[in-house]
Amino acid sequence: MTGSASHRGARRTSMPVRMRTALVPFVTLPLAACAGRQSALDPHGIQSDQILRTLFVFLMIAAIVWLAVVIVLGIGLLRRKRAAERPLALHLPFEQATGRVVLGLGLATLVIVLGLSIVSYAGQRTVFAKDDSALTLKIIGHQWWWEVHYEGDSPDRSFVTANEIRIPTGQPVKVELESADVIHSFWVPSLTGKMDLVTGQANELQFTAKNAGVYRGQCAEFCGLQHAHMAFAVLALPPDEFGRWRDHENQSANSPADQLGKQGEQLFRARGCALCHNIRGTLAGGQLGPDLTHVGSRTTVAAGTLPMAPATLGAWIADPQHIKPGNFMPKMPVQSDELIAILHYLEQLK
Ligand code: HEC
Ligand SMILES: [Cu+2]
Repeated sequence: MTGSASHRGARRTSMPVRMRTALVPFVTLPLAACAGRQSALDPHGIQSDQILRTLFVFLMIAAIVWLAVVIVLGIGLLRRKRAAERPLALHLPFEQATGRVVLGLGLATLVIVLGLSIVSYAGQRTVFAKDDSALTLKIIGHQWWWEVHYEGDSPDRSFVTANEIRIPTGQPVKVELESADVIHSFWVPSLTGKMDLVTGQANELQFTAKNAGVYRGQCAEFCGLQHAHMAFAVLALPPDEFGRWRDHENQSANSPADQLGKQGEQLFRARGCALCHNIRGTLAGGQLGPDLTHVGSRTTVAAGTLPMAPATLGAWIADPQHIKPGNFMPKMPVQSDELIAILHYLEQLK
């Protein structure tokens, strides 16, 4: 007896818990979508701010129109009259009143559409503004990673990196977009809207980060097998910090500090890595894959697929096809002790 009673008691308390658990996604999902390092609803750039404002105006006006239609429909349904005896008879005053209502609503539609066009056009002036003093980057999309060129005032101030861009806050940044293969799309929702990367066509996008922070960008145009793993990090830094990073990034790679690192540098060439990867200041000059000159200071591995850490970098080199099946870095024949040396070398490339 007591056993079944307590059993029933337990059942009774577990029901609301289960219900609450079921409700959790509904309550938290909208919140999750509103903030974070990749959200158009949590803007940190002048352009994304403007896009959100435009969206808000459209949403409000559409909501008001929808509400008005539903209310009028409701009134119509509730105050339905019985069919007239002679439905085709003309009631002139009623017809005139109806004509005025239709004309009024027609004009209201015109005003709303024109008004929204003006709001949208005014917004575009911010979103597509061009500024000649902008910091210029050239970004080339590859299946499935990003090649990034910083264009300095002179060739010795220009360098190449990959899968991560660092930018100063408060200064317009212009990205010139191109593709090496198929169509990709550059999208950092926290900072601005999308722009396609197309072979043989130079597209341009300009944005200004208002707040320092790390934002996530991703390819927004299906571009093949590993499209979902074609992301990148945007680090918006205070201008002086950005200046220091840029000066450092402009330099050639660090020489290996110890014996294991030196061995790693040799193996990087001996095992074929150098055929595809460039490491500035060394004999490695490949152009097929991402530049690795300062790979150790990046925040992610393989275009945002994994966070940068010795374990993830090692796992990538050991078997890139396991982490990103179909990507264009083959599994290389490296022994485990060789892998340790190569990893040790790459980690020092800060
Ligand atoms: C056939 C060309 C090729 C060879 C050989 C090659 N790689 Fe790669 N590597 C690539 C490509 C392409 C990518 C980008 C893959 C992706 O993210 O889709 C890449 C990515 C990487 C990355 C990640 C870079 C980043 O920014 O996240 C590292 C590290 C790397 N390779 C190291 C090596 C090492 C070490 C070797 C030698 C054992 C090697 N690669 C051999 C083509 C190559
Ligand atoms: Cu892509």
